[in-house]
Amino acid sequence: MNVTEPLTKRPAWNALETHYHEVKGLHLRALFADDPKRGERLSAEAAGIYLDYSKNRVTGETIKLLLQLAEQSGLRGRIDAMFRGDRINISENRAVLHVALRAPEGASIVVDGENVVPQVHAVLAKMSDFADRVRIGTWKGHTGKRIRNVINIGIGGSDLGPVMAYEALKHYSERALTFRFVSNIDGTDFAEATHDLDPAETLFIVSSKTFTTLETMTNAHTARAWLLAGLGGDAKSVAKHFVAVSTNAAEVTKFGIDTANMFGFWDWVGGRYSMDSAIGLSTMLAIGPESFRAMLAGFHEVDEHFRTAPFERNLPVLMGLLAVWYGNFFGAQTVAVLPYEQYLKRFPAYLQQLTMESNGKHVTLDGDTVTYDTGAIYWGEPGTNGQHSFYQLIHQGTRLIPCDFIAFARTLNPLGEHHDMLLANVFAQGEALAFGKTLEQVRADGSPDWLVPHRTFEGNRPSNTILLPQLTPAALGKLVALYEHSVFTQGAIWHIDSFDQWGVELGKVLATRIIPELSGKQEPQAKHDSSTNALIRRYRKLKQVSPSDGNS
Ligand code: G6Q
Repeated sequence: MNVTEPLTKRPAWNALETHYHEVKGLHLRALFADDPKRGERLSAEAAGIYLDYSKNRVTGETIKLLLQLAEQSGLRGRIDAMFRGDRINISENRAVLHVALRAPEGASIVVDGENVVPQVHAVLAKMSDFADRVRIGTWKGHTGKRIRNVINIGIGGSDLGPVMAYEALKHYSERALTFRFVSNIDGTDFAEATHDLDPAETLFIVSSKTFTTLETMTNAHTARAWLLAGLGGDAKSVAKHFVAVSTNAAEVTKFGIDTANMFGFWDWVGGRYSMDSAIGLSTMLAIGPESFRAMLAGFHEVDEHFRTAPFERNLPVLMGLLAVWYGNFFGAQTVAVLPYEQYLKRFPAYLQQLTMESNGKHVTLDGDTVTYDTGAIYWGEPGTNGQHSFYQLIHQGTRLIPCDFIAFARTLNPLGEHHDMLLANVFAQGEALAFGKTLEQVRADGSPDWLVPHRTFEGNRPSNTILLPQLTPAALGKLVALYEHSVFTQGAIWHIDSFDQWGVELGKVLATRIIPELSGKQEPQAKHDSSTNALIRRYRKLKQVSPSDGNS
């Protein structure tokens, strides 16, 4: 099979198009009624993750065809190429090896003739040593006080993973340390993160792969000024209060951070795939080296599953194929990710970057404009909160929104009946979405005729349920790897580069052109479009106005 054959010409794709018209009218009520074992049959388990995908609008034939599509799309070869260290990020000519970040010591993954695994473990050892010293208090600040506050300065991939992981693993974190995350160029972010902190007890981690990102460098300079102002202006204090995580030693040195206090990673780690690299230093400081390594082991377990399991039992492959099924055949535009776990409150935001930056692409690997939809919009909130707001649209709106429910069997905070109630809600939601409530059922409840349509739920709304025993560092690693490889699977089917981000790069240069036009003394020449020119003029005028005559 020629895998560069356009997606819409692959036999399985064509078969799926025909098949879609045959099955789109089938209701989950009927599918379950016809197959009493469906709930167990359409489930898969690996690495301690149970995936129930039975509440999807699929038949055995659908799954068979989707698996054929994976084969005809060369998914197996793509997986092997990634793990081998091939330069599969073609537009940046880079290998894609986040899987090497969690490879066990002794493994071998060769990039440009060099085994990178020992380098990974050398950085992990350096991180562990530093984390231990901060956690036990032998790493002191400039005035001799121990560090009590850690602030990660970074944005995008250098922020979303660290924040999400810190929140997710708070239960395991060192509570004597306060963790904050500054990402936004909006000065409010920095001001609020530091207003109650003592500079003498504060450590900044400047996390930036490139060490040139406008937001991060601006915040890092502001942090240095804040520190120096608080510590009497002694520039030597920087060495005890700033460390860097970067691939760019030259820029780190230029900023004034000794490379002895720099934790490196490599260009084969994409920003959104970097939370398990040195970018996770704040995570390691919070949960300790041992738990960090447990998280890496969780990642690795799912990597191995993805690499070796047959596709019909391969969790990320199944999830990726279902996403393709809804996005390309049902025309679904979004996927809701709904963790029934308060600690995962930032997980949907994290996934937004992982999925949308990876698969928000409009050309194939060959540079041809795609003739089909690619990455869906991912969004979500933790349950049960979402149930009291946007679930209305998922249940009774006009759009099809596949949902991923995520839940853990054991809570980290057992309090009375809370956890049974939480889990009852997640199971009930999946059930209600799938089966709905028919006119007859609503009538039987005694609703007056005029109210019946309003209270009817058509059902047939698909969901996956992902169930794990408990939220541990390893479980978090597994969950993230599950989605990373689902994203990979989708990208392989669509034949796109899931590992570049030219749309993000654009944003990095555009603003720098306008900054001097806003801050300069002279009225700038009107060189943009009429809308942008007018906004610039208005902003320059408004910012002169004093607060008293502001918003009257
Ligand atoms: C991630 C993206 C992007 C990146 C940030 C920060 O995949 O490339 O979100 O992580 O723009 O970049 P730096 O780490 O270089 O500051």
